[in-house]
Amino acid sequence: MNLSDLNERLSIPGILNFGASADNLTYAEIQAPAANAKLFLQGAQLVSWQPQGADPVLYLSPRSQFDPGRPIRGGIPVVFPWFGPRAGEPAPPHADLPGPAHGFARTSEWEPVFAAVSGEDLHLTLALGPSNESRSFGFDAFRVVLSLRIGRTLSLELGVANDAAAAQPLVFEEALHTYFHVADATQVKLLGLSNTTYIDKRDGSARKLQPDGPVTLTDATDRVYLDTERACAIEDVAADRRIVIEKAGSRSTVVWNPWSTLSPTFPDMDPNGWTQMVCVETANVDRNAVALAPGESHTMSVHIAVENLA
Ligand code: TA6
Repeated sequence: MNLSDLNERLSIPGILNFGASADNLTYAEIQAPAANAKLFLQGAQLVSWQPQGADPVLYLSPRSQFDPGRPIRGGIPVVFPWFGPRAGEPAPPHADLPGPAHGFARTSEWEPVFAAVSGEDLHLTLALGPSNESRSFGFDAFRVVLSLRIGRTLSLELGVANDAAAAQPLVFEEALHTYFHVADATQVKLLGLSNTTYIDKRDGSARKLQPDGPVTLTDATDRVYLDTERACAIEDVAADRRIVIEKAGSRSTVVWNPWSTLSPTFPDMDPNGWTQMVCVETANVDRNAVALAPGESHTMSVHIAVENLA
């Protein structure tokens, strides 16, 4: 995308400016009145958000690559239209078809289509449509839109529309795969998931019931909580901070931390990076996958706020 055209069309002096990284990835640099943030057009991926007066809320691996076509490790990757590995993943709706883990949206170039300030917040919207790549994976006649409101709090809304003419349902999984920054993952308590069924991907995808009380992390954790529309909270005890995660249009919540066990298997994860992150992902996965008839659309949103723990 041509930087000068982009800046001419959408930049807002002193608030929103577009630039390019050394590896020629285009990004939006945001100094909203109430928060600073950075978003790459590849994947419409927010990689940092820092409300005024607060510490960074998102985790970005210091070893992340910023190469065109390679997923960025951290921030809020947009997962669409399938979750996890596509080939061989037993979960419906995808048969053994080729394709990158977590779908093609997060390594595709999204187009910024709207930017405006409202009060202390910046509103930014990006769009993604069919491509030769998406068609090679069997996805055509769809529209995806990510709308962000960036300020003292953060809201993201992922909209998907089925533009097919014939009786062609659009069946997809989706996630806002948020990497939250924490001071010490070994002390974190996750609230809002008690008495919820989850798929334990660290135990052969066994279905289990989360007992009463907070979820704590004691080893590599990879869980897809199903049929839950509840808000969650991360109590970051070591930072005396609570991150509140409210959602709408989402029936799955994914919790992931690679721990010291799996971190070495991710070349773009710092060996000790796991201690400073936890993914709590707003999603529709597995039996919560979304099916749209032609002409239908669906939105999933997340609203994130930080507060003192006391
Ligand atoms: O959301 C959890 C998960 O599906 C884990 O299984 C792990 O693969 C993680 O996502 C990271 O996936 P990525 O493709 O970004 O390396």
